Amino acid sequence: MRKEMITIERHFLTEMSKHADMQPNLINLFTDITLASKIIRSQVITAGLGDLLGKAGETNIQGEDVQKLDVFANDCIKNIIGKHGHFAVLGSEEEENVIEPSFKRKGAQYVLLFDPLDGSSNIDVNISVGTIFSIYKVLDGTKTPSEKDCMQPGYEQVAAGYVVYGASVMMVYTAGHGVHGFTYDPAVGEFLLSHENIKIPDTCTYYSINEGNASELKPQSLNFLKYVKGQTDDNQTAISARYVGSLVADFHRNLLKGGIFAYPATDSSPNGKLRLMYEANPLAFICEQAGGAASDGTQRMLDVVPTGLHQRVPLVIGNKDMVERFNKS
Ligand code: AFP
Repeated sequence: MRKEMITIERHFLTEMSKHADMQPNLINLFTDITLASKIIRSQVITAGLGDLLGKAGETNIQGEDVQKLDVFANDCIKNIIGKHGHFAVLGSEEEENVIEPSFKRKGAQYVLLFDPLDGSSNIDVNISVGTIFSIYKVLDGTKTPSEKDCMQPGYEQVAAGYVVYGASVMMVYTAGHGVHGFTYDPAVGEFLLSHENIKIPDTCTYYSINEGNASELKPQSLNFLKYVKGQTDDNQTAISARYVGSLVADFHRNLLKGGIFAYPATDSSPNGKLRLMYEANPLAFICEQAGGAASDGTQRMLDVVPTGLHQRVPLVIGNKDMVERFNKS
C-alpha cells in the first residue's frame, strides 16, 4: 500500500510554493500533457489490435517515414494543447512550420516544442517510445509570435519533460528545480510521484552508441569508444553497451542507472541525426538538472544558438565526467 499518492499537478503546486520563479500557468500544461499521454498510451498499448501499426505513407520534414502513430500523437497533442490558451505558438518535429494554436488567451506567453512520438519506427516491434516536450516564453517584445520565438537557445527553457511508453508509462519533468518522475497507475488513471529528485548515479554503467556507424564515425567518437571499452591507457575498465534506438528509452535508462548516450556526427550526417529543438535541448535541460551534462561534442548543448527550427545536432548526454571525456577525446 502506498503511503502517499501525489499527482503531477499536486507536486507542481508544492514546488511552486517553494520556488517563486516557477510559472503558475504551466500547471494547466501538465494537466494537458498528462491527458494527451494517457490517450497516446491507450493507442500505443493496443496498436497491434487495430490499424495503427506501420507507416502512414508520408515522409516528414526530416525526410523520415511517418508512422501512423506519429500522426495520431501529433494530432492528439495539437488538439489538446492548442486549446490550452497560454501558448502563443507551437512547434512539432512532425510539421515543417510553426503551429498557430486554435485558442489563445490575450497575452499568451509560452512556446511549446514537442516530438510527439520519438523512436516511432520501433513501435511495430514493441520497443519503448516516447513523447518529448520543451517550453519557453515568447521573446521580449514579441507581438506576433513566430518561428523566432521557437528558436531560442536551450538555456532559455522554463520547463521540459518526456513521457516514456514502456513496461510502465512514466512522465519525467523539470521546471528548473530538479527532475521528478511519475508512474502511470492505470487503475487510478493518474501519473503518481514515484521518482522524486532524480540524480544520475555517479557511476557510468552503460554507453549507448549505434556502433553500426563505426566506419563513418569521426576520430573523436572512435577514441571515446576505445575509452569505454577499456582499450586506452587510462585504467578505465570496459563498461556495458546498451542501445535500443529509441532516444527517450535509452536516455531514461541511463538517467536512472548512470550512462552516456551519444549520437555523434558521421561522414554522411555531419550534424548527427537528432534535432536540437525537439530532442537534444529538452533532454539536455533534464540531464543537467539531474547532475549530468550534455554537449554537441564540443560545447554545452544548452548554449548552442539555433539556426533552424528542425536543425540536427550531434548529441552527447549523460554522466558529466563521461561527456567531458567525450568532448576531449
Ligand atoms: P525514429 O523516430 O525514426 O524511430 O528515430 C528515432 C531516433 O530519432 C531516436 O529516437 C534514436 O535515438 C535514433 O533515431 C536512432 O537512430 P539509429 O537507428 O540511426 O541508431
